Amino acid sequence: MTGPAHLSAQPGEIRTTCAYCGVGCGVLAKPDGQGGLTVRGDPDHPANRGRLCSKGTALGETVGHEDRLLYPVIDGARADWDTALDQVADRFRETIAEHGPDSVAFYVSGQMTTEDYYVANKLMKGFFGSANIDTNSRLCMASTVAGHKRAFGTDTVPGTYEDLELADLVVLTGSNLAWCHPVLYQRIVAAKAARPEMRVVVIDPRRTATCDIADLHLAIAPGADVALFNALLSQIDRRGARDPRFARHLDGMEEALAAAHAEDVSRTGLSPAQIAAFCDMWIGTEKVVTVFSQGVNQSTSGTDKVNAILNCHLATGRIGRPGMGPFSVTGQPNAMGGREVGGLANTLACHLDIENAAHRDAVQTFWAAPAMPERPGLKAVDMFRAVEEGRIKALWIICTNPAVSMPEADRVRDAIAGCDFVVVSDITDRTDTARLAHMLLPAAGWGERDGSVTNSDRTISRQRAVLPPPGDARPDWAILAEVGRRMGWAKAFDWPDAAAVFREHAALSGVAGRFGGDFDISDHAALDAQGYAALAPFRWPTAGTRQGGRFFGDGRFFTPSGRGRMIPVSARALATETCEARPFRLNTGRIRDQWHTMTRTGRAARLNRHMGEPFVEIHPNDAARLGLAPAGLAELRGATGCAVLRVLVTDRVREGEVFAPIHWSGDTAPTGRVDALVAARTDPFSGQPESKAAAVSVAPYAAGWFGFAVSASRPELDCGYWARSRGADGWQVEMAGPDAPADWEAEARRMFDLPDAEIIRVSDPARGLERLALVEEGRLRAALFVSREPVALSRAHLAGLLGQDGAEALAGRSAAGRPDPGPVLCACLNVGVNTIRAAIADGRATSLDAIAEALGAGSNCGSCRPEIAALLATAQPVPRPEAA
Ligand SMILES: Nc1nc2c(c(=O)[nH]1)N[C@H]1C(S)=C(S)[C@@H](COP(=O)(O)OP(=O)(O)OC[C@H]3O[C@@H](n4cnc5c(=O)[nH]c(N)nc54)[C@H](O)[C@@H]3O)O[C@H]1N2
Ligand SMILES: Nc1nc2c(c(=O)[nH]1)N[C@H]1C(S)=C(S)[C@@H](COP(=O)(O)OP(=O)(O)OC[C@H]3O[C@@H](n4cnc5c(=O)[nH]c(N)nc54)[C@H](O)[C@@H]3O)O[C@H]1N2
Ligand code: SF4
Ligand SMILES: [Mo]
Repeated sequence: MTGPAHLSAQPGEIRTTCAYCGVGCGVLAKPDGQGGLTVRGDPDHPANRGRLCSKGTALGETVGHEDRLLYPVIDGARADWDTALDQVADRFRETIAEHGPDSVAFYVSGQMTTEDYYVANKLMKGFFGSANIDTNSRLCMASTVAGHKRAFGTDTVPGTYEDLELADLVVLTGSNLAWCHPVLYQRIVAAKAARPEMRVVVIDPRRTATCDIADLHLAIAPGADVALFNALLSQIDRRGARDPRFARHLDGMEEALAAAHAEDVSRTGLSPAQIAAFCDMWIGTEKVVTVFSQGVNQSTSGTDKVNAILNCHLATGRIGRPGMGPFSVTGQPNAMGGREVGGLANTLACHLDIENAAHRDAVQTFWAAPAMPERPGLKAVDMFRAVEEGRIKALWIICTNPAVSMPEADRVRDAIAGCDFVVVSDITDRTDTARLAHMLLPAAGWGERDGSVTNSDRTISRQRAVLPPPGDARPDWAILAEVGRRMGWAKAFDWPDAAAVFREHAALSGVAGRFGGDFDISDHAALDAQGYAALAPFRWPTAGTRQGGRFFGDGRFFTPSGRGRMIPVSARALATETCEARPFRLNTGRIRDQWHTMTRTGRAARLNRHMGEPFVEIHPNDAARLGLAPAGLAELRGATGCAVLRVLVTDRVREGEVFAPIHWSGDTAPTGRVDALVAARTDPFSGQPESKAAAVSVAPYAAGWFGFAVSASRPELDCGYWARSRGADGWQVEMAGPDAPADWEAEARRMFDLPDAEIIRVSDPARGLERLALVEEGRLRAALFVSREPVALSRAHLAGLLGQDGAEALAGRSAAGRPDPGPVLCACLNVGVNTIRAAIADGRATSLDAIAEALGAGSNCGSCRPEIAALLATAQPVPRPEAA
């Protein structure tokens, strides 16, 4: 498809790509005339064919200007671009002159566009002459990058999304696909429905929503994937399932087999029968895809886990053919593009190697760069250690929030606070990292800037500007380029638009292609502005026999010998030992409706309804032993920090293991920052931290009071525990603290900033009950409910009272007398769990389709269908720490 005609599917609709996960769904977006967007799935995009998940569906509700950073800020004061950019250029120039190039660093993100990433990488590696640019992909995909390079010679994802549908067996290990890659999950669900003989295995210590479609769930011991895949490789050999024809294309088979045969399989924590069942399925099914994500990568044996998986596919020759292969599903929208531009501290550009002199020379010549680093730079954990030690004196953080997302987050926060000069580019100043910056630069966000992103199956798609950037905000690439020009490199950073950056990147990939690498899109190097505007999604490689398709089925690899490498690996213990002081294994991850630190998804009221608070999942036996009540609060302590989280008692986690999601921050729940608990232990090959296996203690949080509040404007909290979220017409807060304030009325006036409101109060001091309604002009502006136990009132009902007649709020009976829809399961159509339960209970709905028909729930994006199915199948408790 060419020409602008295809840009608009319908009048006013612009084709773009979702802001969130690595599925990379196509979106048709249209300004709604009120600052928002209407969005729908792009029926022509190969990743999603019209589908979107709950987060994609709510994109239009997250683009408003509230809380946006609108102009540059220097030391807390508004500044103009000229002053700010000159200062950035001066500080980096002076620091490099005085302390050398390795005294500065960039910490960037897989949510930047390829164009942003390209400019950042060129500026640091080619012109500052340092490789101190690393990215949050270090916390995300680094182990896969290292594992791919060891086995294939390059960081190449062999397969395509179609393989997930063509497979007869899909193994998901360390992946909660139902919540984290919902559209891919829906594609598998649809394929399984069409071909019921297709089977799914989930390998995960927790029973996740993804297990809903699993024929087999293996609740593996944390960290033990190497042992399991070694057990499989050993069986592949013993049962004669190796592919002798493909073996000609491989090195290292014997060593890898020897290591596999020697493996201690008991480390998996699985029974011999479970392992045998898994091996039977895997070995007995030629078309098998093994999908892996953070349960594999975020580990001190992450790289070995990746190679343990690749070994099995290589030994059987099940790679790069339809319906088979190992498949790393990437997290961020441009995790893959970042790898293509070489945005990691140990990569160069276009999958070239920083330590290879010929590669370095070629890139240096192409860039006409004054200096090139010969060694890798600091990887994320080491980078922030260097910041802590004062070795990094100027730091620019772009599009990521390390004060929340890095392990040992409190320590990282303090390190950033102590750095001589910190620049943060973000779309909002309400992040824990932005609070620490000397200079804030306003970035144009998703929907406001042009660029391209690469999804998990190598498909490059355009993100397009649909709305004008607010205030003075500019695209990240343009900010970086301006700094490059002001530092004296006018020609090297002189691009009129994102299209010109893309052309240069594509041309460089042609230089890289001459070295025989995998990534070469140089046929796009002559794309003009119009061609870029109209660029339709395309998958690389774009030429040759593999065009648009798969890698390695033909036995050609990118190693010096041209053969694939099997790597001998052996399971190792987790880096952080549990001990008497910290006896629980803390696993961390994501929830369905929030994206990372919630700076965008947290703005959409409907995405806050599914799970509105930081929580910890704990097994019923552990909860009983520790005296933890459901919906109470627990205090978790790790070696480097602590957290207070709502208790969710569930047998989805095993005894001795707890799980907490990563999304809360200083702005939404300051004691909910779980990375404060995680030790910064890293994989020896990839430098990726072990974010999934911390050691913690768990104890009841001694709350003297619990509170719940609704407020029309954002409340400012100051108590032991609080979690604040946006509702449809205002804000909701969960609160608790050891000692109740002496004067609740004064506290409420301060909290809600309503000094002159009329207060209607009902209190029962003997029972610790307080109800306060703050009313202005007869209308309810805020209400606060306090009790000694977790507040048991319908949140949805109370939130609905804002703006209504003030007095009604205090009548407990009105809250009790109405059906409470409960936490929202279907975010798209706003259907609560109680509503669904009622329909099941009264026999109106007996199947997923009947529920979709009767209530609409599950009929749009389908992300909630596993949870509805669970309600149908069992009387399981609701997946939310709901105090009501
Ligand atoms: N809703 C939502 N979707 C997202 C994101 C988001 O923030 N929210 N973020 C995106 C990003 S950047 C990423 S990287 C992806 C992550 O996507 P996933 O990797 O699927 O998500 P996680 O929840 O981090 O972890 C996956 C699972 O690994 C399991 N696990 C923990 N330890 C082990 C282990 O030792 N072995 C095995 N086999 N499993 C283990 C956990 O229990 C968890 O269920 O999601 C992307 N999609
Ligand atoms: N314990 C634990 N820790 C983890 C993980 C885990 O599973 N467990 N997962 C890790 C993984 S896989 C990841 S990917 C990271 C994610 O962690 P982060 O990258 O720190 O999280 P985000 O909230 O996505 O941060 C993105 C920031 O960029 C801003 N932003 C959005 N759009 C733009 C833009 O266009 N330009 C600019 N300049 N800024 C923008 C947002 O407002 C936000 O502040 O967390 C990691 N940390
Ligand atoms: S699956 Fe959801 S979050 Fe991921 S790209 Fe598609 S719509 Fe966006
Ligand atoms: Mo990620």
